[in-house]
Amino acid sequence: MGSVNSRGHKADAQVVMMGLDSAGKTTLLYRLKGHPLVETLPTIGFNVEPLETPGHVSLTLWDVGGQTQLRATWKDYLEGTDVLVYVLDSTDEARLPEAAAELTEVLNDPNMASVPFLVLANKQEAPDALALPEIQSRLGLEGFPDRCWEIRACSALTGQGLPEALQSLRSLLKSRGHLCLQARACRAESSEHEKS
Ligand code: G3D
Repeated sequence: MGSVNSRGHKADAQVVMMGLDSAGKTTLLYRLKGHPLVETLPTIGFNVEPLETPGHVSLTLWDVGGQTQLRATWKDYLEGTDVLVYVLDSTDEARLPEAAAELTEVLNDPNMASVPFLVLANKQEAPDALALPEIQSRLGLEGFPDRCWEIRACSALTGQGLPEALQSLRSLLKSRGHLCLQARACRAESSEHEKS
């Protein structure tokens, strides 16, 4: 992946956003960029977008799962990833095992060794959304003890949880490149945020 984003800025960081189709990645992207909500179309392949946070962040969106022919392509783009953002549809209990398996597959890619990751449990405003602790345990996140990761509840529809998600993204970007000895500290900090 090149390090110049679509506005010609030199990107300081490469963030890859992945998740099953319909998890809400495109809606989240528009929200994070402060755009009005638009009707989204299925993402074929990937989008690259600059994200206006302090520093220039290049954000690449990928759908994972059910697209075996595309998977060979997206793997080529994982090199140089600073942080992975993995988006989940918290209301889609039926596809949670598939989402968990895809996350594990992505994290096991050699290009993703020691890359910090942020899980966004999206659609939390929906009455049938699974609670965060349940999602965390079903994803098997405790199986990545030597990585820096955080999990946040959010809603791309209402904007709930997005400032906290950006805060997590910034702290994970700071941790990149370290052999994440502070992984536990990250999670402790994250659970403190949840309590406050
Ligand atoms: P994708 O880019 O991951 O494929 P999209 O997902 O952003 O295209 O979103 C898929 C559907 O989920 C869209 O609905 C979108 O409006 C909805 N969605 C996204 N975020 C949220 C959220 O936080 N809460 C709820 N309730 N819905 C959300 P449609 O109906 O257009 O398919």
